[in-house]
Amino acid sequence: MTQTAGRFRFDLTATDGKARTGAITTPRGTIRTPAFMPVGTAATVKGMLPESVAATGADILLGNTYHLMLRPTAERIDRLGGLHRFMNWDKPILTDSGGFQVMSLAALRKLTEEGVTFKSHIDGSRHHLSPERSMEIQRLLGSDIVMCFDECPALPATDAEVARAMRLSMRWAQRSRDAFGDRPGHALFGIQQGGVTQDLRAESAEALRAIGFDGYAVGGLAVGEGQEAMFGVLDYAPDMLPQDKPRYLMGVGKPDDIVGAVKRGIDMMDCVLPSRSGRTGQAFTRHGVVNIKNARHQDDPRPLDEGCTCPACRGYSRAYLHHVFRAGEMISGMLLTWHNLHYYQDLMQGMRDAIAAQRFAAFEADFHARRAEGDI
Ligand code: PRF
Ligand code: ZN
Repeated sequence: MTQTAGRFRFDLTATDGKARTGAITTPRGTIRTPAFMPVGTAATVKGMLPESVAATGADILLGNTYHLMLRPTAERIDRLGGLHRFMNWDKPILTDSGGFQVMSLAALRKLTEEGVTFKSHIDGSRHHLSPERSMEIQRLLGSDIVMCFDECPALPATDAEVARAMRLSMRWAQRSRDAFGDRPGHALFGIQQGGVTQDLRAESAEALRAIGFDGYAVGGLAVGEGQEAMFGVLDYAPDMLPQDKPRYLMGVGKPDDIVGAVKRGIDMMDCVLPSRSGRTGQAFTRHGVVNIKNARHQDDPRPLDEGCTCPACRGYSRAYLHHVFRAGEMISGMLLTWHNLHYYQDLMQGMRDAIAAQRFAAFEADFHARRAEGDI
């Protein structure tokens, strides 16, 4: 073992404008940035074997405290050797802290300074989450990148409401830091809140920097404000966070959101879109979205995307993909999810290469031009 083995670190290798490329090193492997993290909420990326997820080019997955604490429980996963062993994924895992999912999924939520009490969306049972309990659950899961426990208000909200939630989240960030302790090889990320209000974003960034984290997330976006307002915040928010630490935009997004976020200095993202859309018959391609359920595909011998090297495009026609979708066959969601995850990872690789070669602006222009061609 060398002296740096077992350490968590972030190295930038190139920048182009505000866009950055580099790598996060963890004991479980390297995460190339900008990185897209597929979502494995219930200890599975729905419809994909872990080795298939890795084959699309994913270096890291996202898991959820909220879902796993309810079922099968963090204590059971711990007894079974941790989340990596449980789901047969040995690369890094980032876990979200639970508060965001409580607010969007659970019933009868009661929020106090201490934490949040809620009823499970699965069976109505009562549960509690706090910064301390969230850190304990994420430790039991064996998460490599642990997220602070925060509160993310839905937008639109009043400035007073956004400020209250942000300040509570900053007190919870300090409690998360204290409860996390010193865990070599594991990282704790802070989460900036503050809605679409620049002063609140600045106050939040200052509070997080004073505490000190291994990485910093931009939270509280993609919650109903629209792309223009989100980009408006991303024009200044990443600059408020340390240059030498990874910046993670939570829960984003569509391909054009991702390109716009990377352009503004974001290093990591996650979204259910490629996997969820795969199951509902939507495929992302270089030329835009293909709705495979559309009757226009029923006699089409072409692949989804001529330029794609994924198994769905190498082995199957649009006519076949249309047929298995209409017939409700399981392979439909499997193939479309594989294609979509491959598309997202290709997009990230394209951006990493473009930033390294100082041609991000040309990459972005080409990305938008191809999607405008239409007729797919
Ligand atoms: N906080 C946490 N998880 C999140 C968000 C947040 O603000 C978002 C916002 N897009 C998605 N997931 N903890
Ligand atoms: Zn494909």
